[in-house]
Amino acid sequence: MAKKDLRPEDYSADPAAQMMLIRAEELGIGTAFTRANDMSPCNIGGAGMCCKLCGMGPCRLTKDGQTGVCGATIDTIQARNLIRAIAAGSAAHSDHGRDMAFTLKAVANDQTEGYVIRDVAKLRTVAGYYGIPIEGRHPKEIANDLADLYIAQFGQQRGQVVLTKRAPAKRQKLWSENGVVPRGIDREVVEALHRTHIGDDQDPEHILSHAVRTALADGWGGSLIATDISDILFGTPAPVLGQANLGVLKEDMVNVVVHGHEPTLSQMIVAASQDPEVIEYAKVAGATGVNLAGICCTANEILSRQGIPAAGNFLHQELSILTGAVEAMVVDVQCVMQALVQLAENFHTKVITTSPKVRIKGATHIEFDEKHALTVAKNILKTAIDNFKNRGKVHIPQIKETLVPGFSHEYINYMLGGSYRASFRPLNDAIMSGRIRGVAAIVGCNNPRSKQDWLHTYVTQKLLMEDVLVVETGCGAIASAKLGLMLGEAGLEKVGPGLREVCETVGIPPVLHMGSCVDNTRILTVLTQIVEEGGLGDDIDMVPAVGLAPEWMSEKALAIATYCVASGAYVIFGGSSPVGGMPDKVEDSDLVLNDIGEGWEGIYGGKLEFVKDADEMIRRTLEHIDKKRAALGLPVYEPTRFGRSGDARMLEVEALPLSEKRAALYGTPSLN
Ligand code: XCC
Ligand code: SF4
Repeated sequence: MAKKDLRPEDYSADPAAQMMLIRAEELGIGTAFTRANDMSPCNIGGAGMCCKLCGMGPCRLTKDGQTGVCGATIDTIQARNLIRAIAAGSAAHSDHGRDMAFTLKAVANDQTEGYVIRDVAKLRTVAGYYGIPIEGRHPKEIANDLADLYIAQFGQQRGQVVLTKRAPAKRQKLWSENGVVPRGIDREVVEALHRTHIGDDQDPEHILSHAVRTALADGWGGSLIATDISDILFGTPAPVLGQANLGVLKEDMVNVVVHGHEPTLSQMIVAASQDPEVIEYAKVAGATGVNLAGICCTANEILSRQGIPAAGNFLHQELSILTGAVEAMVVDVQCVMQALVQLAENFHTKVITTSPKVRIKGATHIEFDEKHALTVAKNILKTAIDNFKNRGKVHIPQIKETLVPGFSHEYINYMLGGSYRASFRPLNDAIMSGRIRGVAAIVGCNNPRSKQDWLHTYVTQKLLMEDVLVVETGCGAIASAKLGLMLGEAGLEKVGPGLREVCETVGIPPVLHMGSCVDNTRILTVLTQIVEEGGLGDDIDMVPAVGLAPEWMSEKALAIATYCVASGAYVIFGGSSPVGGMPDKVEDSDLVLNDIGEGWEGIYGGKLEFVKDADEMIRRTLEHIDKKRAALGLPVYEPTRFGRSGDARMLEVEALPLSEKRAALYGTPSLN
C-alpha cells in the first residue's frame, strides 16, 4: 500500500525515467521508487540510535539518559554505527583496489588474456612517487614492482600506507600529529570492526578518530590504488564524446547493459563487443550488432575512457530492464539491486552475475576470471545474443544527451598548459582573480527517498550561475550528463560570466566529468596540485572548495565524505544524517553530529554536515567559498566584473549550426 500518492514526475526529474515509471505502472511492476514509497524508514535506526551489535539487544534508545543493556550511551551507539558504515564503504572501494592490483601483477607476468599496459607514462609517473626504478626497464618490470608495492599496502601491519605521502606535506603532518595515518588498509577496517564489538571502544570521539583513519586508508589507499591501476591498464581518461540516458539502447541491436564497478570486466566486454566474430554472431541472430551501455560506476569507467554510452545512474538499473530491450544485464560488484532478478522475469532479460564475490539467487552466473578474460567476455556476449530471439515488445524512451567526459587530473593539467607547459597555474589564477569563485565537487548516488537527479542538477545549475566550477563523479555525474550540463553549448548561457569566460578560453564544459566513485581520488589529486601550484594556501582546507553528495545512499559515500573531510574539505550531504539523532526529542543525541561537524573542523579544517534543503546547501557552499577566499586575502567575488570578452565569441558560436558548435567550443573530440 503506497504511503503517498506520487506521480512519475514526483519520483524523478528525468523524463526518460518518468516514461518508464508509467510503463511499470501499466504492467503493475514495482520499482525502488515505489518500494521506497511503500516502506517508511525506521526513525530510530535512521537517527543512528538503534544498536544490534550483540544478542542482548537490539537496543533502541529513545529517551534522554537511556542506555543499552550493556550501558552504551546514544553517542557511543551512533559513533559505532557510523564507523561500521565507513568501514564497509572503505572495504568495498579497497577490495576493488586490491583486485586491480592483482590484475596489474598478473598482466606484468603475462598471466592474463587480453589486457595490456595502456598508459606507460602514468605507470612511470606513479612508480616514480615511490622511488621504483624506471630508467632502462620494461614497463612490465616496473608494473610488477608497483603491483607488489600496492598489494603489500592491504596487509601491511606497521608504518604508513605509502599513498598518503602524495598528500600535501602540511596535511601529512596534521594526520601524523592526530594519530590517524593509516598503517595498512585491511588493518584499519578490521580494527574498526574489532573496536565496535560489544565491550570495546566506548568513547565516541576515540571511535570517530579511528573512523577517520579507516576512511583515509580508502581515499589515500584503496581507492587511489584502483584509480591509478585502472588508468595504467585501460588508459588515463581524456575527453571523448559520449551519450547518456535510456535512449542509448537500440531497437535493432543486442543490448548488453554492464552494471557495477570494476573496469576489469567491463573493459574486456567492450573489447569483445568489437570482435568481428561476435558481431557476426549477432548478425546471424538477426541483430545489426551488439550495443553496450553502462549503469552506475561501470558506466563511468567505460564512458570516460571509450565513450561507451551510459544507460543511466543507480535508479536507472531497473528502468533499463523495463524497456524490454535488454538482452543481458551483466553485473559485478556494488550497487546491484537484488530486485533486478525478479523484475527481469517479466521480460526476457538475463541478469548475469560475474564476480566470485557476488551471486544473486535466480541470476545466471558466468564467472569472470582474468586468465581467460576475453574468452569469458565473449561467452557472456554470446549468451546475450542467443537471448535476442526471445525479445518481446520494446519501449525505449527516445531520450539521450551528448556529453564530453574524461577529465582526469592529468588531462586538466595538460589542457591548461599543453604538453610542454602542463600546469594548474591558469586554474589557480582564475580562482585568485575571481573569474572562478571556487570549486564544487558534486558526487554520489541516487536515492529514491528524494526525487531522482533533482537535487543534483538543481544544486549544480545554481552553483554554475554563481561562477563555481563544478567537477563530478559517480551517479551524480550521470545526472548532469543526462541533463546536458556536460556539453558547453547546452549550458554556457546559464553559467556565470567569469566561469563562462574560462570555459570558452580553455574549451571545457562548465561541469567536468571526472570518472567513477573510486575516482573521487582524482579530486584529492586536483586539490593537492592546486595547493602545490601556489597562491591558494599551503593545504587543502585553505582552497575555496566544497564537496556535495545531495542524493547519497551508500556506505561508500560515507567513507568518501570522511576522507574528504580529513583531507580538509567541507562536505555537505543531502537527505538525513545517519547519526542525526532526534535533538528535538532526545537532547543528548547530537554529540556525534557536532563531532563530525565542528569537532572535525577544529582538527582537520573540514567538516561533514547533512542538509536537506537544496537552497540551504547552496547558501552554505557559497558562504564557505567566500570565507575561504577572504582568508586567503583574495578579491571579494564580484559577479559583474568578468565575461564581456567572451560574449562576442559566444554570439559567433551561437550562430553556428549545432554540429559545428561543438567543434568550435571543444575542438574535435576523439572517438576511440
Ligand atoms: Fe553506487 Fe558508484 Fe552511489 Fe552510484 S554513486 S549509487 S555508490 S554507483 Ni558512487
Ligand atoms: Fe544493546 Fe550494548 Fe548489545 Fe548494543 S552492544 S545491542 S547497546 S547490549
